[in-house]
Amino acid sequence: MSQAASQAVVISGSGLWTPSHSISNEELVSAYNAWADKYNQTNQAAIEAGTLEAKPHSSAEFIEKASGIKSRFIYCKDGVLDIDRMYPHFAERSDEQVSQQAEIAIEAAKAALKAANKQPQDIDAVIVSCAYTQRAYPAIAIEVQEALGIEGFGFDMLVACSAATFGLHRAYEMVKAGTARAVLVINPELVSPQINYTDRDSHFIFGDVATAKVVESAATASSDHQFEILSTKAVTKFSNNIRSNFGFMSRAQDTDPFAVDKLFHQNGRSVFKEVCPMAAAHLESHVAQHGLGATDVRRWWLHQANINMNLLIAKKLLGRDASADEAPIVLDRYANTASAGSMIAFNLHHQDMQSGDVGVLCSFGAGYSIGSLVVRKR
Ligand code: CO8
Repeated sequence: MSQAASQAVVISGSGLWTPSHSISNEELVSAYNAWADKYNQTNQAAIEAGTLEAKPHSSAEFIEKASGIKSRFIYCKDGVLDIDRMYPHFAERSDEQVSQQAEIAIEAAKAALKAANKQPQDIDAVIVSCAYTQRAYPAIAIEVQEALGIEGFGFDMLVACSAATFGLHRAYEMVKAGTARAVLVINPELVSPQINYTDRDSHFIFGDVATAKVVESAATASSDHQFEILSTKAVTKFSNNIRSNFGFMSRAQDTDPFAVDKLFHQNGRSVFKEVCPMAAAHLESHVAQHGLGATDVRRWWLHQANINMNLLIAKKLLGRDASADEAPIVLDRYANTASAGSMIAFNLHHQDMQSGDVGVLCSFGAGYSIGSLVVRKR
């Protein structure tokens, strides 16, 4: 075995950027209901003739009960609550300016570098992994690399809900193989432009955020909180239950690039039913690879889509309810932040862990995709 392959690989620093704006369920529902009333009024004749369905009201009570979400952070509140617009308003930037997505990635990356005790010259690769990128090229990762003064290389990768865990998997493999000394994995989840705020079923689900991690060899790590990556495990299985058809083909297909099917849409109930057992079985077999049972795990940093999903998965694993300390919930304030949810949970809940404690980072969702890492505090 080469020297690099025999060395432990650690997560040595974690960063979080939280937008300064937030939207409560009440604010969101009030705007949606006003929009629905206006829609129903405008289309009264067609609705009465039975050729168009009336838009039903949304409810803050339903949202909290069905999802656990109370509010969400958002990069730009302007426009979302305007019933004549119902989507955020982002100013277009010139090619010479830093893009909005790179901007939030840089903030999270700086925080991760600080926590890891690292300088830009210590990093050999930047991975930007998230559900959407603002453009196809040049890669957001290369823009971040340039802004921070990092040598080496960077690339973007899209794996929807599992982008962050899959990005960490790639970083782990690079450091293990000795092709990079340290890798910055960043998840700038700027999802609000892709949400259909006029869809009652999904208008409440998502929020914006950016998270980042430094992955490096244990031999070079000097931070206060280091988590050795014991192993990674991933699975994907095709499903049409969560889709976005947004893409570069719209022009050639003569289709509306902003049509409803181009935005996030899902069959939430089916996702819930199909993904929970998949995720529980995946996690059980992953920790078993280390001779561990679920009760040996000190902390579960689970994907943050729905509180009832997390409660069910934790119950399947532990045979009882998990405490908030064992499986922290952040979706009440952050909502679903695509791939970043488990990374926020880690960021806010890792410093109290003791040397030798085992934790599991896990994502599950669109694709379907499930990704996990078993880590141990050094
Ligand atoms: N207010 C009031 N009533 C509502 C509302 C609302 N806002 N929405 C739905 N209802 C109604 C429904 O119409 C339904 O009425 P009826 O019984 O008359 O048909 C009733 O309430 C119950 O609806 P559901 O069965 O749909 O309710 P659920 O209990 O299943 O809850 C959830 C809905 C919360 C969506 C739930 O199913 C869920 O969370 N499922 C899992 C979803 C999930 O994990 N999805 C993965 C998301 S994808 C991802 O994480 C990353 C994708 C990439 C990022 C994209 C960013 C844009």
